[in-house]
Amino acid sequence: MLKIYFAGSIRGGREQIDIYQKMLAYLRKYGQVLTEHIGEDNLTKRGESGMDDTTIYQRDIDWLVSSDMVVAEVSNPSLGVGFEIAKAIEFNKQVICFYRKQSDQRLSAMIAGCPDVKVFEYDIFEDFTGIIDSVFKKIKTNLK
Ligand code: 6K6
Repeated sequence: MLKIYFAGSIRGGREQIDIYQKMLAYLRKYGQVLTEHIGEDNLTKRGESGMDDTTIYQRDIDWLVSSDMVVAEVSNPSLGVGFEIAKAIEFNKQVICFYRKQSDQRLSAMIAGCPDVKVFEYDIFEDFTGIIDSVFKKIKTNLK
């Protein structure tokens, strides 16, 4: 089973949590999602998680190393998500990013201009599912 690392903003702001939850649910169709907590309602921007930052960092890096690919929702600027994308590239993982068109922020040039990540703009959730279906169809074909 493919291991998918889903990245989404936590301390960068939780405004997009509804879409993270829908994306996480959809990705389960294609593999094991290692980072289910991104969709947890009680994981707020400031709230305590019960884990110290060093432990969170090490656990997330271990998951990233063990993952087969990274799917990042990048509409909400987040230092952590940017850092994970850069690390994933260093670890030679396939990275695909989703940026919501109606987002009033412009995507960082360090992601938008990076040749090692694929950025998809989307408008509605169904755009995401269509793109994910075609990405996984390609992966399946390459594995055959
Ligand atoms: C609770 C309250 C605030 O923070 C927490 C617990 N923190 C985290 N738990 C799990 N993963 C985290 C946490 N903080 C950052 N990450 C990782 O970085 C996730 O995998 C996200 O993709 C990304 C979010 O980074 P920020 O900078 O938006 O927090």
